[in-house]
Amino acid sequence: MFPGNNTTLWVVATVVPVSLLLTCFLACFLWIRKRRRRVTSMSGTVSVPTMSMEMEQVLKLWRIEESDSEFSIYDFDQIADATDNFSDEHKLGQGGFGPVYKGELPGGLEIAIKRLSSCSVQGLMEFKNEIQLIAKLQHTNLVRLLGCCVQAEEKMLIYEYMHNRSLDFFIFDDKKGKILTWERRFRIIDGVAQGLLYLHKHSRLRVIHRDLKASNILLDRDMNPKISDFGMARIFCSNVTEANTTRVVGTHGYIAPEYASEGLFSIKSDVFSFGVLLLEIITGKRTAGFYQYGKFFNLTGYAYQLWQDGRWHELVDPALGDDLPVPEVMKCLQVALLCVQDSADDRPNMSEVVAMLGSEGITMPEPRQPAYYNVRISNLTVSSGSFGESSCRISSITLTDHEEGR
Ligand SMILES: *[C@@H]1O[C@H](CO)[C@@H](O)[C@H](O)[C@H]1NC(C)=O
Ligand SMILES: *[C@@H]1O[C@H](CO)[C@@H](O)[C@H](O)[C@H]1NC(C)=O
Ligand SMILES: *[C@@H]1O[C@H](CO)[C@@H](O)[C@H](O)[C@H]1NC(C)=O
Ligand SMILES: *[C@@H]1O[C@H](CO)[C@@H](O)[C@H](O)[C@H]1NC(C)=O
Ligand SMILES: *[C@@H]1O[C@H](CO)[C@@H](O)[C@H](O)[C@H]1NC(C)=O
Ligand SMILES: *[C@@H]1O[C@H](CO)[C@@H](O)[C@H](O)[C@H]1NC(C)=O
Ligand SMILES: CC(=O)N[C@H]1CO[C@H](CO)[C@@H](O)[C@@H]1O
Repeated sequence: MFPGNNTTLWVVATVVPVSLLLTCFLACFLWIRKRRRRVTSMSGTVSVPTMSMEMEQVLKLWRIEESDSEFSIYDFDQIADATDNFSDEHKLGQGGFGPVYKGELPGGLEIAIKRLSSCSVQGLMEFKNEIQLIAKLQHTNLVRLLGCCVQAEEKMLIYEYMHNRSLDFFIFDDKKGKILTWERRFRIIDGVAQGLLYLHKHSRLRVIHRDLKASNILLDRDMNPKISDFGMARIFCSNVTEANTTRVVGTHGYIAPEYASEGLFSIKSDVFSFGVLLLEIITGKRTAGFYQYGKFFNLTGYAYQLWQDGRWHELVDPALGDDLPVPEVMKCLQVALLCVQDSADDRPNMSEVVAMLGSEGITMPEPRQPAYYNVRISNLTVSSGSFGESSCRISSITLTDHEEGR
């Protein structure tokens, strides 16, 4: 269609606008880069008023994806309004990775906001991928992640709000312990087991919680248990699928021995934490309270000893009163002791735990020696709370050599 003498004209007509366009793009790119640098260099001193272009674009992208899911991206202003600008009155507490606030959205929806203080995840996209995966985990015994909020360096997770605090608030208190009757406690035990089984088995992600403890079991209006903070290890430690970590997260007293000493975690280390939690629910005693420097540390050993001696009833929380379904309490105790066995291979998995809790008159193996039974803990520095940079470090756990050891 183009005659020979018109070729030059055609080349000029196409190439010139194209190169002009390219130059324009390049200029834009350089300008954005410069602008972003300026923003980054400011962020150390002043809070950044505007988001970087990159973030704006990413957020735009998210919102498009978000439209067909229940996961929401919240505006910073929306969250600031909901919490009266993060006022102290709205602060629910301080977690291991930052403060937690209560807020109420204009529609009346009550939310809990976790403000992540130091998020070790490399990029925004990685953070987004992780939390979108975690948001897909839905079970009646897991706290629901509603969405997130990202503004400059700030990252927040938005959860449904739980009305009745956490389990530790009740079980370790003589008076409040009475509110949790055996019936309620058993429902809590069962619910936590179901939630954990879901994380281990039924969710395609196979999430290992790694910090299961009484303060991470939240209670809703009807005192149903909901596991919180699941998947935090995924957000904070990028390589969770790897079964060997140099960084131990967790809270002392709940950490399985193989995890504490070798950094090996598995679903069986969660089972261990579940066993400790179970012992706490039955006894009303904190595992941490049993621990003193230079002395043996063991709620596990104490429970095992009384069980062996046939004095298990001495273990039961006095706040529960005398009118108890003995077989059920004994069953729970036996399950707890099976879960805290020293050897991870001996411990049941959560499918087996749920099966044992759910059936009557089932024959269960006799528990073997629990972890920390003969273990002397000489120096253990663990920050309660636990993820992120301030994660715990266990300096030395030594087997006492005059005893048989494992
Ligand atoms: C929050 O702070 C902004 C400015 O810093 C102010 O305009 C707004 O009224 C505050 N909101 C509340 C609820 O205190
Ligand atoms: C528990 O072990 C049984 C076999 O003993 C297996 O069928 C089941 O899938 C395991 N459950 C989990 C949660 O790993
Ligand atoms: C749990 O929360 C609900 C709703 O706030 C309240 O009515 C109920 O009394 C609470 N239960 C306990 C045991 O505190
Ligand atoms: C995560 O683990 C995979 C495989 O184990 C490895 O190739 C990758 O480099 C690891 N990433 C980080 C950030 O450690
Ligand atoms: C775990 O990793 C450490 C160092 O990275 C290594 O020395 C150790 O042998 C590993 N353990 C297992 C069971 O893979
Ligand atoms: C534990 O170790 C830390 C530092 O390693 C030390 O400061 C502290 O005094 C030790 N505590 C005990 C009871 O040995
Ligand atoms: C209680 C304590 O400090 N250490 C004990 C751990 O458990 C067994 C059984 O109670 C005892 O023999 C240890 O002395």
